[in-house]
Amino acid sequence: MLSLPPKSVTANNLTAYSSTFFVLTFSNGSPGFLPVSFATKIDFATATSPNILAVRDLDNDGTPDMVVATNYNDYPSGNGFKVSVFRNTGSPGIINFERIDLPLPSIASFDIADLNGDGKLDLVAAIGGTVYILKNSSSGGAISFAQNSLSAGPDVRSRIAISDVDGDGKPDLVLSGYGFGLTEHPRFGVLQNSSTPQTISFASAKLFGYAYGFTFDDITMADLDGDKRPDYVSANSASSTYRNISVIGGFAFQSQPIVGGGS
Ligand SMILES: [Ca+2]
Ligand SMILES: [Ca+2]
Ligand SMILES: [Ca+2]
Repeated sequence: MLSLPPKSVTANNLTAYSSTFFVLTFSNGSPGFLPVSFATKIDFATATSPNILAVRDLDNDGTPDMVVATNYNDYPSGNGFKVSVFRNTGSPGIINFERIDLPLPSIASFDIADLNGDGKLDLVAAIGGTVYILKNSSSGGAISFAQNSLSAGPDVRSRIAISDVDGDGKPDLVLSGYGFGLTEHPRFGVLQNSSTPQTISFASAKLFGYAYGFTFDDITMADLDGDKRPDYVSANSASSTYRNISVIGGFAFQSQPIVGGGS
């Protein structure tokens, strides 16, 4: 069984997401996957110690591309701290990719979504207090991005998730933090998408949550209670899940987490 991200539909520069995941079931009968179900593995060179991966169709040619990031400092080779796009150049029966390194520094996290509703998937990367916005400008089989950045707070050791938190059709940025300032408790921030089809932009972060002295580690947004609003889910050693009670144009989360964390 393969689970893919929620399906989305974009029209008039607005995007709607399914509230459940798209699931493929292996249909080759019993007994399912066996070693002979796969051909010999094929390796593609990345920067040293890749640790973040996403697979999406970035150039809209119908075949999935890969984004691979490493935040490993491979000193002195200089082969660490890279974010690379692997453009799918395969054909039926042949798997192949062309690697393109993006001009980004070390990042903590990235996510992919169509932020301005132009039908092209954009990329957002984050580290520290900086969020890098990469607007997809690909055309004609070449993958390219126009890059800018925004400050999301003084101390955002960021995990990032893109999700339409308020249901207005524009996917918003959700960032985890380890305190949005020296006197703040660890929180997560939600940045309202104010993009136009031409320009990607976000309002400043609105802060929620409280991690009881622990950082929020990896995060995701998923509609856990079936009310069509994606809820905030994180893994850490204290508290982890906050129920989304937003309305269009107004972000809100229940003040108490609904799932306790580990220890
Ligand atoms: Ca776009
Ligand atoms: Ca939104
Ligand atoms: Ca929900």
